[in-house]
Amino acid sequence: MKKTVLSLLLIIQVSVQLMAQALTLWYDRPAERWEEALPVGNGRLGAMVWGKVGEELIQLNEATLWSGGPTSTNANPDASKYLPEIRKALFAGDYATAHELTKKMQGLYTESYEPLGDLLIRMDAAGQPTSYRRELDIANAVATTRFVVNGVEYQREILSSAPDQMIVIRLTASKAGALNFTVSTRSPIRFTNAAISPTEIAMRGKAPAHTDPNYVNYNPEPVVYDDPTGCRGMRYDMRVRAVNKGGKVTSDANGLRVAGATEVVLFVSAATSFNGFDKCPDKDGKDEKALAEGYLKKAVVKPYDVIKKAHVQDYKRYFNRVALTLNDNQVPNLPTNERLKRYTAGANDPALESMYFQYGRYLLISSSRTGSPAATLQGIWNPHVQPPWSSNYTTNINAQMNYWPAEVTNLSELHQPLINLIKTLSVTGKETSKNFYGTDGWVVHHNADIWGAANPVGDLGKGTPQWANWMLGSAWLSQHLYEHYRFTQDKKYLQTTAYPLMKEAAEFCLDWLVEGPDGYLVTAPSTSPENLFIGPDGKPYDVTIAATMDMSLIWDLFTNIIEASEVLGTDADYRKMLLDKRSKLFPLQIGKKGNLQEWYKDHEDQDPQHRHVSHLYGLHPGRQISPLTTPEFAQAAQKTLEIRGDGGTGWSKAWKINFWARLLDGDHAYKLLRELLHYVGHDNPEYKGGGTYANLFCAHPPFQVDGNFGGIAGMAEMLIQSHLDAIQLLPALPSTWQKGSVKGLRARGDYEVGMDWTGGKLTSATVRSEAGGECRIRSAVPLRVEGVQSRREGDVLVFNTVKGKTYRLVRE
Ligand code: FUC
Repeated sequence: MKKTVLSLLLIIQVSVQLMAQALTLWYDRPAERWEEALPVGNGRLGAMVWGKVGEELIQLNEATLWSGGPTSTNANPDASKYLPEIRKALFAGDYATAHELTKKMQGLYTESYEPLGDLLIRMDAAGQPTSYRRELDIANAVATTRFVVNGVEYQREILSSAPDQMIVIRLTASKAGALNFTVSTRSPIRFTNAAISPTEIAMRGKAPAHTDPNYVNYNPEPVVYDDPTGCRGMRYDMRVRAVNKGGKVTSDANGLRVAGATEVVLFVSAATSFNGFDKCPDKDGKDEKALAEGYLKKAVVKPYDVIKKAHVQDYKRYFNRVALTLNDNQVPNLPTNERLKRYTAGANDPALESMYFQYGRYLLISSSRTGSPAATLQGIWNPHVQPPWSSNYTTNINAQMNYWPAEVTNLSELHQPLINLIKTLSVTGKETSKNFYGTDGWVVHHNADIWGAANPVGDLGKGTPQWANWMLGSAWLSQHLYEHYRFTQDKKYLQTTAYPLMKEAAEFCLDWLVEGPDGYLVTAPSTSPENLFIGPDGKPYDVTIAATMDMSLIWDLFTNIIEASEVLGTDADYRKMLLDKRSKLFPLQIGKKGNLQEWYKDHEDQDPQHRHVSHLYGLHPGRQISPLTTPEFAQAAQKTLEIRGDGGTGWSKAWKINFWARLLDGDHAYKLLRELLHYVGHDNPEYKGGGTYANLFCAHPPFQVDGNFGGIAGMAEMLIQSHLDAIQLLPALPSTWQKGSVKGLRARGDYEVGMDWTGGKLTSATVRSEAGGECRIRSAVPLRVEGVQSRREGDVLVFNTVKGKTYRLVRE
């Protein structure tokens, strides 16, 4: 008896250890570059941990710390004047004039997401470290660095707690009194340091009043601090408090000094004066000092273990909802960077793939929490004053891609920050729409920021319409409003939030559409992000009419509103009108190469392998094209993908995983997943494409977090799809994932789904119905529901569900 209990305990211990290994990124040396450091975050406070020995570097971010102030929605009062002339030129096929005039409709660039600063811990311990290991445990959201110097083991644990709104670092030494170090802070934006008490220091400053995008190089002063308007430039306040066991802590303006301690906990608190998108961040800002101090006061009285326990509990509430095992999840005993390199060279490592999947979920939990801004192009992790593409929201793919995994990987609440950004944009975008085009409804162009910038960027004509003047952002963002409903079935949210916002996005589209030369409704001007076509004169052009993406976005928006109005039992006449307009939209075209046409006419592309594949929006993330409903267009979409090729930036490869999964080609999707996990690093300079850094951040390059999120959304699409009339189980399982199991994926209709498979075929599944109602399942192997009557409609298994009940599906 005793023996059985003991062996059971051993089994449990071993499997907990295996799980821990399966969900730990680890390295045998400190980071040498930012892309090797390990990220932690609580949605608001982010840190990149380098794990250095003598001088530890922890780079910090606070999610509301942006340059600038409330956005201008009327930077170009003349813009609408050009619209009739542009349309006239386009209808006459004069693309050159259309291009020049479209530039005249541009507004201002967005502001930038700014770094908070660095925390430096300089240890006195001299000598060569041994037994070095740094790791990020994504099952618990804790980063740890460990090493031995002169026989003393030093350990640093760092976490970013959402319940305590605090970054907490615990330093320990195995020998009493062996901790001797200083702590200092600095920032690449303006700062001053001060000692607040013998155990507390502060860093304070103000973000720039304006920061140019990193690709703008014509202003002598790209980062401006002085603010003549009195309404720009955000204040920030950061505190570091040390609580020590043993030894002594002192402070001065240079920082903290710890002498002879055995354990020290550093509490890092930060806040900004951001007070909403429409408030001057300085004069009408929040009291950032009181905020930072408030968080600190509440946290410092708690023992570290209490803070850690609350943090781990809070984190696991999200993280533990999904488990994924691919093949047998064997974890090689190698540092993560080595595994990635081996994988790049062709080795199989399904455990790396499943860890990558969970890492994407870790990143979303760490960068997108209720009450915080939406995850930017770099999530919340950015060290640059002029970050790549302003670390803002690029709304022609990147910002949306961040949120593709939110619903399906069971993190629905984390969609909220994007929905809040949409609410902001619906206000600023409505003014922008009126001011720039004289149209109703809300408009969003290619970029947005925390201030709700919605105008076409380009600095009044210095940008190019190829990207700056794309104006269908509100249609694309509206898809997220409706998808949140489709997954949650939250009718109250649909009625009070999603539906009104979607209708207002449609107001813009309805005003924007005009009758084109063929009698169809078209958009004009129109671009296809961010490609160029070859005009009849052999020259490349960007502005056309009715780019396929525009039409598919509007089709999607109208379709969603039509469906939502039925769900809500409202607006019958409005629905009829939308149905009529939808039927008049310029339809999808198949080009001479058998591809889905990108442009209004069957032009050649300037770059046939362009990273954007905008015209396949209807395949993914839309639902206009599918092998199951529109086989001819699906075939044309496949041709388009073949012509485009599998190359591209990180996010481009991530999108292609989703496309191939939607085409139900698991092996091709898998090929792209492997390419997305191609190692990118300083020791691999000959490789120039998209991929993955040593810390598993996605490399555009440079780092963009969108590829992480798009990549795992693609993996989910390989395992489950529910965008059409049924939940499709294992729709695009690659032949290499012969065996596996997943639990906790979510499907539209408010279902939670688990699956087991062997020999590349589903063996059983569970479906938990959260909302009740008719459940429809599509699967390659015939299934039946245990203990419940079901029927078949074609290839779909149909059965009724009761709210809150779990159903087991087995092979027939
Ligand atoms: C779009 C893309 C770029 C980059 C940027 C943030 O402009 O075309 O590749 O991802 O967004």
